[in-house]
Amino acid sequence: MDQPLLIIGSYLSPYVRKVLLMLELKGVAYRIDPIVPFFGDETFARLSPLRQVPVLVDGDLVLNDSSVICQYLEERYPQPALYPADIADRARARWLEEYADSRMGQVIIWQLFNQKMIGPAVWGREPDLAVIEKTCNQDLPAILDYLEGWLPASGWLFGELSIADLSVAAFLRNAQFSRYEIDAERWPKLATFYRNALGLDAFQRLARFEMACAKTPIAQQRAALQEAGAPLSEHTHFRERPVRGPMSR
Ligand SMILES: N[C@@H](CCC(=O)N[C@@H](CS)C(=O)NCC(=O)O)C(=O)O
Repeated sequence: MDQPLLIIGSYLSPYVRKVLLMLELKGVAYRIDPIVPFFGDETFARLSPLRQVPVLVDGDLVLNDSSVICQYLEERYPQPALYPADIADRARARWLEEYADSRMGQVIIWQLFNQKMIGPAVWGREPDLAVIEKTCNQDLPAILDYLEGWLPASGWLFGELSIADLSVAAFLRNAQFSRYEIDAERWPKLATFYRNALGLDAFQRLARFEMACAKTPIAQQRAALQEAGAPLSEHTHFRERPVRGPMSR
């Protein structure tokens, strides 16, 4: 029997979440080694030259980068389709995925989640309050304005649920974990969109494991996830001491 796919990467990474949502929605079996990337061992470094998650291992195929992985999953498991059928909308959806990965990643992950959660938990670093203040008052509102402009009066970005919705929602989830709430009066369409995304069964199945990670110190997360019933891989690439990757700030 074929081995199920392996995903390496923490449930709290938005890039990993994007990939897991695709797998859940397509009903593809997988195993996960849910490591925080800074705690990856030497084998992880060989599988992921940038020391980043997610990594997908499918037999002898190893893929890096969430967008590359999602595209592969779409082609390997076409149903249900998660990229819009219309060519122009498909290109727009890829742009929003890229916008989420780059700008939302910079602001929500590096300036907010990293300051509030990763810095203190991994590097013993105090949050920089000036960075957090600018993020919450300027950078993040500009992103939410932009996204509000893309959303239709109701429903998903391009009619059917697509990679664009999954990407945007995956990053908004980390804003929520950083205790940033979308103001429904200022961004009504986005607030509703996010609520609907969170309500998807696929999102809810992951939420249980995300919560187990969020409330557990990194070294104990694997045990907590085991307890919560996560589909863990047999082997882990976890190492005890954190190390910065080439892209780390
Ligand atoms: N372009 C990559 C970015 C992945 C990424 O930045 N992942 C973060 C986790 S949220 C990471 O591994 N950070 C560790 C590092 O950059 O050293 C993708 O789409 O997969």
